[in-house]
Amino acid sequence: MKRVLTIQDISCLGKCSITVALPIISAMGVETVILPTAVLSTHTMFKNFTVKDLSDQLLPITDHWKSQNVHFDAIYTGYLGTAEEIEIAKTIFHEFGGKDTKIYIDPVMADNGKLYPAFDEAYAKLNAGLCGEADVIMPNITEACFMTGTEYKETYDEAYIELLISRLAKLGAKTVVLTGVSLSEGKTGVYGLDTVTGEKIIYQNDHVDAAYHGTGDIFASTVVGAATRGLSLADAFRIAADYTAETIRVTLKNPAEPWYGVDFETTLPLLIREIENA
Ligand code: PXL
Repeated sequence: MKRVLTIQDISCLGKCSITVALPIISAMGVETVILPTAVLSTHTMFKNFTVKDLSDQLLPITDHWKSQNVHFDAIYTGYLGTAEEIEIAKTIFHEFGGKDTKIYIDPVMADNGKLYPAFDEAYAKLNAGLCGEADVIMPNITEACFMTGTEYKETYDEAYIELLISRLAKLGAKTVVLTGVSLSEGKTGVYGLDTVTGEKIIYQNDHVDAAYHGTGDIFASTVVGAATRGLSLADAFRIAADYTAETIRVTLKNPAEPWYGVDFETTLPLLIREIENA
């Protein structure tokens, strides 16, 4: 069985980061090892959340794994809380990296033109440095702007997306994929480039008009699970986009109106079927 290490926080309530990465990647038939960077009562969109930083635990934990000769087929980082944790993630990449370990980075820190409350521009630049170490990065447009010093635009054309892609490619990752890219009215999806082969990864599906927390983590986890199973990145991104969109659609129909995350548990069987048939 393939094995993924994911490094991100545990938001105890809120369906994001590890509480979606672990069930989704595991359900895809890939062992999922977790390295929690912090424990929060909820994600940071709630008021008055509690945080316990676990930075001082990370290297002792990975040193123990090293002594057990553990191999990871992939390392996937999501929300990292501090500059120190970005440095620690880099150390872990160097300790466990190699040609048989793919590194996936979702540089979670911003959306809709704004950084999340915990972050500043200096943090964005450090995240840009971390992205240089990756095989695959998958920022949204806002994160790409902060990492490349590009003006954020709500309405844009394909030339703007191409500009962002070329600036992201200069950070050094092998494959750069922008998420949340709309190439025409009513559509949304991904726009990426394999900088080694020059191949583009473009996929658009119907935009579902709703914003829920944690959907970016569901998307990235699905990409990592599918690609680690051996699917091409183009297939992994297509499956992740479809799964995320379908999950939002199903969640919208839930009369309970969940307000802190989507019902990915309801749609997991669809994802498993899709993966088994791929
Ligand atoms: O879904 C991204 C995410 C993960 N973890 C924490 C967050 C967020 C987004 O705000 O606050 C703690």
